[in-house]
Amino acid sequence: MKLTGVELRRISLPLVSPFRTSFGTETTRDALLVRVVTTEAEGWGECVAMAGPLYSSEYVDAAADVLRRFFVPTLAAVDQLTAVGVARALEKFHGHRMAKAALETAVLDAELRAEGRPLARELGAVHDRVPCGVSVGIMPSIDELLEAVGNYLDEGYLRIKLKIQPGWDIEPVAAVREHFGDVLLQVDANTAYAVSDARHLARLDPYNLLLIEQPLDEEDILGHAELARHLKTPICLDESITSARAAAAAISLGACSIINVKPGRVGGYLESRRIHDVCQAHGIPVWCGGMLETGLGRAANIALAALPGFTLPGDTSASSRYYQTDITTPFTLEAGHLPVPTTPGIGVEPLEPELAAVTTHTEWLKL
Ligand code: OSB
Ligand code: MG
Repeated sequence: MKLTGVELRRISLPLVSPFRTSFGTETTRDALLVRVVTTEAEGWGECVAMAGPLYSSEYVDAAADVLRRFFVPTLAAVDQLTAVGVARALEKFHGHRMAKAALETAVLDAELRAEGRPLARELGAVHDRVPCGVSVGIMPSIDELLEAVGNYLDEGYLRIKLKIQPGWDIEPVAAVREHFGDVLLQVDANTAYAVSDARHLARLDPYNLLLIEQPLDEEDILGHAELARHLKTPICLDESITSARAAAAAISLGACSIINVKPGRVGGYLESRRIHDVCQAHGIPVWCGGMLETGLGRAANIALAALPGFTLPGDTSASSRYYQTDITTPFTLEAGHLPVPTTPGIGVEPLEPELAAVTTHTEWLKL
């Protein structure tokens, strides 16, 4: 397989409701799609970098730039291109994992389409549907939070994740527990706390949370290990886990007992599978995170979430939780689950009119 063309496409989709976290409020999803054309087939990848460097150091304009200047020209020079070869070819470039992931996913999609193989089978999926949770942003009031959570539970979501930050933590958790009983509940701090908040965070212990996600800075592995000694709530890492090696180190140091796997954050689906394997070997449960993906990224995430070590419901919500109109056939919840795509590659393609309607810029890269 050889790369013959690459399209970078910028899209802008309004979110059905603002999504507020400790690092900011999103009202639209400005994303980058990568389409590769090869001698064998075409493939798509969605870059999960956000508009600003607030979740991590990556942001969407930087992803487009590094793809255009460095990654695509390097891959264009590879004669026998395979998905496995993408990470090897790009290894010399530091960081920019979300950009690498998008390109590797597009090549993987093309390769699997050419061979007629679905991504889920390729990765080692063992389920044909996956249980879904929903990530609920910080709300203006407890009443609005309870209404939102109630609606999601009515829709069938099997697990609720509340975004927290100092000043919005114990009270929303207590209110959701009181109103909705023993629903599966967890929280995500997106690095908003310090180790010195240990006694405060221990006040979450009585609420039987599944986990607390990324309470401390992404680089503070030892801080998480220290915090874990003060909390009954299991610590799950998101931002800190950038590779299988980082996962192995965090587990060995006692920094987490659960891991959120996001393919974009770790450089792609192949590295995600390695993290899954490391975690399985250590008895560490994993679940599939999300980055407000369109149906393109969602399809691939659902394939990953069907691996045997993904034993907790993911942030793999239905299309309608994010978008009025998705760019693929929408994923709809059935009894709290989403179906694992079964057709070759990532198993979905953008719908032409829907894609055109949200496209803000298209760029063909000269190879
Ligand atoms: O930390 O998991 C996170 C969204 C954007 C950036 C970071 C995170 C999130 C979410 C939403 O929690 C997950 C989703 O529903 O896609
Ligand atoms: Mg998170």
